Amino acid sequence: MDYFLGLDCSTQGFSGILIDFQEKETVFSHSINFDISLPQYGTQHGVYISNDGKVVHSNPLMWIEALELLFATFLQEDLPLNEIKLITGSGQQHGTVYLNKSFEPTLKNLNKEKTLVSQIKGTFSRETSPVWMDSSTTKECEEIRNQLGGLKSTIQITGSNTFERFSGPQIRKFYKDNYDKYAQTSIIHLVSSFLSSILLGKNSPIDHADGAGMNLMNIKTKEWDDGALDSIAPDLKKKLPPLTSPLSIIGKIAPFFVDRYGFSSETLLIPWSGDNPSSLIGVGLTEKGKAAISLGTSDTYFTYLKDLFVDLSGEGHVFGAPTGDYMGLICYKNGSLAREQVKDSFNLNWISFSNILAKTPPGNYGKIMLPYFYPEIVPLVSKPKVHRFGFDDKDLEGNVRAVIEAQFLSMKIHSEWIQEPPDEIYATGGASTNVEMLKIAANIFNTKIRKFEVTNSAALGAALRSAKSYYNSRNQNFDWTELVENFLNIEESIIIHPNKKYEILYKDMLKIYQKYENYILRNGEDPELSRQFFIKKYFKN
Ligand code: XUL
Repeated sequence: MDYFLGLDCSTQGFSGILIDFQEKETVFSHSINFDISLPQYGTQHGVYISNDGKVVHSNPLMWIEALELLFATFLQEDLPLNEIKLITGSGQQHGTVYLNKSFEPTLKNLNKEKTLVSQIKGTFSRETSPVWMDSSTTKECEEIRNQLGGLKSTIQITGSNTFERFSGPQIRKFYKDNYDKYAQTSIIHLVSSFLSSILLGKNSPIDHADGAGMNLMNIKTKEWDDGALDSIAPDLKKKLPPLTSPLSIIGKIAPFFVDRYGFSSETLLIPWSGDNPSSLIGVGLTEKGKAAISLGTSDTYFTYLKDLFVDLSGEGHVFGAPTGDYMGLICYKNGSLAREQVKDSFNLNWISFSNILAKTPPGNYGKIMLPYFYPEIVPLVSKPKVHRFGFDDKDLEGNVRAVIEAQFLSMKIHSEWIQEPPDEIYATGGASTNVEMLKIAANIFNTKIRKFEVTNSAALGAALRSAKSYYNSRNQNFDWTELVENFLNIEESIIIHPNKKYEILYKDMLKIYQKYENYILRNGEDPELSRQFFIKKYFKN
């Protein structure tokens, strides 16, 4: 039997999916929620947020303890761990972990009688890790961008503009603010390569897919870019692991896991990747013409790109894809936490929230929200503030519909650089189970949306990447599409079609929404008259 394990360390939890390749089925799937299962770390939604909302960190020890909890569950369930051929995982992107010189020796000498947490505890040169929600490096972004020759050149070199959450600006801030600790740092890992190192029992490389989210990798050559490294901090190259291609086998699982949990000592490993690149595989985006929306703590919109092609406007990113090609992506911070704020402020549950979406009309009587509950990435908003036009924060139905319409209107507007409009969009992530939300997305994008049974596409993607690499190494080359389709249960997926009746309404609303962004963020003209015209056209007959 060939089993493959896919893990995922996301913002709010840690998951694992075990697949049986011959039977083409998921044998076991389990998630651990950080706040609930590991309350001793005191996180909220998996993170620590500063009062001004800008500094957002998490705790790398908590991630390791979650891994131990997950493996303990595997033991309780009596899973065939010794038959797993290859393991990999994915992590929330961009987050950095700072380790001192005792990290690798500790990993090489792990004692099976002790927990991982107790042994790894003393190996950090920075106790907490800045994660993708952090937006405290505005100054560093500017410094790096200038050093790299401005916006266009930064994008052409690294695949993205400098972004506050990206690893490069974060490392620069650490170097500037905590020089001594920077000097004590022997290696800086991404969330992905940190956890990959734990399983490997020594420092793991970073894969090209996740490496692209650092502003440090040359997006064309897929090597560390010397100019970019110099713009961050001295001696940085010595503190980074090497880069490698996503499916390359990096070694076998460390003896600790063989002795403590019963994995086979022959279990192979490939580097962990970012959650979005892994989801690209988990939803089956291995060909052109389709896109995916992932509705989780972050909302992302992404597509597979056969060829490198960047967004010179600076809002989007190009990352590597596990296939060895590229992916285009935009990311929102106001994803599930913004939806939750609206839900909680009216004491709703998700069912009552959906019922309101079902009974309120497309266009929301012209009530428009710019939903910056948190600082936003796209468009760039540093100070959180929710703007409402035509209603206030007491209007229950108005707020519920407005936040969802705003999220998809913004996504439609800001994803247009990526490619021709897709002919189908795949939905994944926790909130993709909400059909009423997906109906709104289908109408705004004017595109059918396919919803799969599996919502944790990052973990599934990791299991599928494992299988692909394993069979490649044995010269059994499965086609990506064939491999993925076996596990996605396409026949059981649900398709949500756009209602053509609302095509023009949402085209009009998109223009007005764009004007509001312009009005609030770039001192553009007040679009109130257009909004009134919209209300008259659609709601006053
Ligand atoms: C993508 C991004 C987020 C994180 C969260 O660029 O920042 O989607 O990967 O999981």
